[in-house]
Amino acid sequence: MNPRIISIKNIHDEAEGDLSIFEGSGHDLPFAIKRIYYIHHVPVGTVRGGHAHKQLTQLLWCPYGSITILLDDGTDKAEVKLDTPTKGLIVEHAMWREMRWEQEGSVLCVAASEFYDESDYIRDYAAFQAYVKQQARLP
Ligand code: T46
Repeated sequence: MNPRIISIKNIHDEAEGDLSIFEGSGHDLPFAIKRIYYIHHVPVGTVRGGHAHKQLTQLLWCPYGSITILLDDGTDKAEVKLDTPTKGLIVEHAMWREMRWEQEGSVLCVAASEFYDESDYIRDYAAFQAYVKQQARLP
């Protein structure tokens, strides 16, 4: 598996610091952004996630700290460490994901292609494997 990592544009100023930016709708991301959320105040060592989505595509980035994203497409697995504010990871639908907090104060930000919809989640790993196999059989 080749995780889709993007380099977020960054404007650096020696005196004033950095400004990082991305745009949706085909500019920097291959989708329009319908929702932003962020996860914070998570104790170090916590693993969140443990689910996949049927439709949702998202960009994950970590503006502060260090968080490892574990990806599993039902066949292959990969790990991506988000530990710099300009590194983004696009997580497609039908991808099992877990997020491991590795540094105190780390923040995970997410830009999502869809509004929140609990029916889009697959929260059971066996159901995820069955879903991936079923999708592979579709014409
Ligand atoms: C994902 C990873 C990276 C809402 O009510 N609205 C929302 O937009 C979201 C994202 C969550 N929720 C509720 C659903 C649960 O009752 O917030 C609660 C915690 O959600 P969850 O346990 O799914 O959180 P994570 O950190 O395991 O997963 C989240 C996203 O849900 C998921 O789509 O890809 O971050």
